[in-house]
Amino acid sequence: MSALAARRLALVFAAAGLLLVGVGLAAAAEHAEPRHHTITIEGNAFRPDDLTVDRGDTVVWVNRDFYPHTATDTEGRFDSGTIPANDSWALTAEASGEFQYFCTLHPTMKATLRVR
Ligand SMILES: [Cu+2]
Repeated sequence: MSALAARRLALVFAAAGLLLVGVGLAAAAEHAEPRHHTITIEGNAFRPDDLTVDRGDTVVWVNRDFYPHTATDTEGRFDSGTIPANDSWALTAEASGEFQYFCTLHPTMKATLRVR
């Protein structure tokens, strides 16, 4: 490789590096630090029963009852499946929207998750 070609290649790599840094900064500005939120399932209820999170945040459902529950979106966009007693299930909020969810084992258990 000639010296000129090597210099051009170095410039290309430098430009790509700057681009990556730029993309990284943009992503950081949009969402500095994803947070974790806990929803406790206890006494056949989701607490809180209305929670707002940001995209990228993680939501953890913790089952404090002595029997299983589920956290199932009414439109099928997420479904924990069975969460055994004293177990938990985590979801990373990837899409914005309002999610009405319930427990398929106890359909009167209803709650809302809002992702902004
Ligand atoms: Cu249940």
